[in-house]
Amino acid sequence: MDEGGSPGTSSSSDPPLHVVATAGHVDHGKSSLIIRLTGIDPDRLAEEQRRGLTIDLGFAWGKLPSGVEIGFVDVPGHERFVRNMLAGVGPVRLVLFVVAADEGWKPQSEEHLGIIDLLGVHGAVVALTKRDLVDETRLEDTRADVAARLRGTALEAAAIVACSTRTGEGLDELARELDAMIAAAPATEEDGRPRQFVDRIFTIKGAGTVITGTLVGGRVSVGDEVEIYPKGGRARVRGLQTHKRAIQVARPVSRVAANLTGIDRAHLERGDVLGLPGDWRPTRVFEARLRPLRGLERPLTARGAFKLYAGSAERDVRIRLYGRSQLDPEEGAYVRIRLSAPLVLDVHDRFVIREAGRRATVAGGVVLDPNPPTRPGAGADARLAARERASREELPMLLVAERGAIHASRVKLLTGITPSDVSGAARIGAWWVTQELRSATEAPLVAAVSHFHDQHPLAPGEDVAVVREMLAAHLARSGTTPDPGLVEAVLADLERRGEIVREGASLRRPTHQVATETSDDVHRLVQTVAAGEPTPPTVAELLATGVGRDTIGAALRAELLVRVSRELVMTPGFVTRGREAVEAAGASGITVSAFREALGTSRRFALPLLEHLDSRGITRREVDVRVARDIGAVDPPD
Ligand SMILES: Nc1nc2c(ncn2[C@@H]2O[C@H](COP(=O)(O)OP(=O)(O)OP(=O)(O)O)[C@@H](O)[C@H]2O)c(=O)[nH]1
Ligand SMILES: [Mg+2]
Repeated sequence: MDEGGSPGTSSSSDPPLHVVATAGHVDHGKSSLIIRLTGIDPDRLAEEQRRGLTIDLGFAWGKLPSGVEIGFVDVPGHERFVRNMLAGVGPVRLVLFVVAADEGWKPQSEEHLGIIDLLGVHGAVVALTKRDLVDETRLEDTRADVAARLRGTALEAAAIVACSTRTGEGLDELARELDAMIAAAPATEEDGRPRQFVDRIFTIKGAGTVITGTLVGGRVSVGDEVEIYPKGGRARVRGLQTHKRAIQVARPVSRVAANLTGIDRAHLERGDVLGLPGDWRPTRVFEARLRPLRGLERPLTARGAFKLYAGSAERDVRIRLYGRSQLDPEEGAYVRIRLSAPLVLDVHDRFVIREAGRRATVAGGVVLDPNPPTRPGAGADARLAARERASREELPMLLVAERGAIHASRVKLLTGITPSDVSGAARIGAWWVTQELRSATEAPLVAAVSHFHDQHPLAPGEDVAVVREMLAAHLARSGTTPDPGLVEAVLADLERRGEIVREGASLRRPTHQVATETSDDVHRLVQTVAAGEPTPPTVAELLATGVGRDTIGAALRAELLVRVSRELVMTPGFVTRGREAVEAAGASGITVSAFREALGTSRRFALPLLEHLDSRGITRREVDVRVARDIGAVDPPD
């Protein structure tokens, strides 16, 4: 990569760039055509030059008559290198399909067409090459045959141009048709999440690691921190080039060479994705619509070893068909695909499946859910059908509906967009929650707190922990993961809206008030304790005689009793007698036994009461006596 060039200026007013991939049978003239169109030989390996054969992906670039700049990914036609071909066309949706006029339709014409048909295209042009080797009749025969074979495929509408790299015939027309193809293609998505599908990695002395690949989805700038998925290493973009020109901002869809610092070449491989940190969550399992390759001879079942190709990556996969044992030739099927290693996948990404044993392309499809539920569930068909029909803007709505509730940050991760509003859902704190789930959980929760008040009129409210548990159970029952953060958000929201009030560890309805004054139970309890003093019944003893915990709590809150220790409650009057006994002893203090005698009680009551007085700062301990604080701390005279 040339680091010496002047920093390029790239702004949004620059015309967009495009990437076109070649396809077609071996030796049909793909690379020769690229040379004639761009002046650049895409076969860069010595072995390729020697054998006159493309082995790995080649790259070239040039300007069309309109001034539009395109990068070419030139793929090998030989059947042994189909996996390289797949890495090249995986991220590209514009195709230059090549058939030699003299040889006509060949096995890899068919396989490449099948692959492109499965991946889908935004535009295509067909070149009938080697025009110079055939007469008019043969040319027209081939043209008719090719047109017939394209019928019913993604290339059906493609222009077919006869040309020759020997004589130059038809090359101008071919360039014009490429221009027309680009003009008719849908606008490039530029404000999504950028993904550079890595296809080549090398090191340059002084510059460090360089990766090249096709950039889609969004922009990458010099200075950006980036993440290499799926492994997750971070790096910084030191320099960017497109078509050997230094640029500040790389825009989709274009061929980009990124010079990275902070990452080792050994950490990178073809198939990786360069993206912005945190933008993606690589997945090991996804759901998709799978279609068989057109003209597949035997029906496809889930048995066998398969390889998946998506972007520039390859993975071993296992396939599970939903609701059927083999793929329907027309409709295909919804499937669950398990990957040998994680992969960055977006909703609506296309992929290709090959049978590992037979080395044949057999199927392909569209990713519908890159993060599916653990089990497909009874509603899988409806869920996936909705996703299949959805635009990107509709995905957040589907996601929230599927899960009941989801953290807003996950919506970006799983759909690529951050909606300000989700139809059918409410925002509760950092969560999106369906209106349905919201009412199904809130109303019973509020009712449960009210019910608690009815049952326990003397208690301040239900324990927060109990309410949390109840809410979590509600969520789980309705199929929503009871995330603690979600539970907290729902409670906070109810509190904010005045439906419940949180006091310490309990929750109450705002209208609830503990009815102490009117409670006969409380008065009876206080009388029992007072009657027992100076040796009052312990809490355990009170409970054993049928006094409710609520009643004790209410008496304590009303300050009709004082909690002296975990096991003891006393009347405020008795506690005051204790304080007075210490004060009466003056500055010399009082021993535990003297204190016990003064109150006419036993150590069992005297000691906790003294400790209680200490803890309140009323008395303090000095060796073996207690001293009243305000006696020991007499101000010195002026
Ligand atoms: N006569 C004639 N020969 C051509 C033409 N285009 C290509 N060839 C020859 O066909 C042979 C194969 O051309 P390539 O461009 O390497 O074919 P390819 O499709 O890139 O082959 P792979 O990359 O290996 O799949 C070469 O010997 C070319 O010189 C043409 O228009 N006329
Ligand atoms: Mg070639």
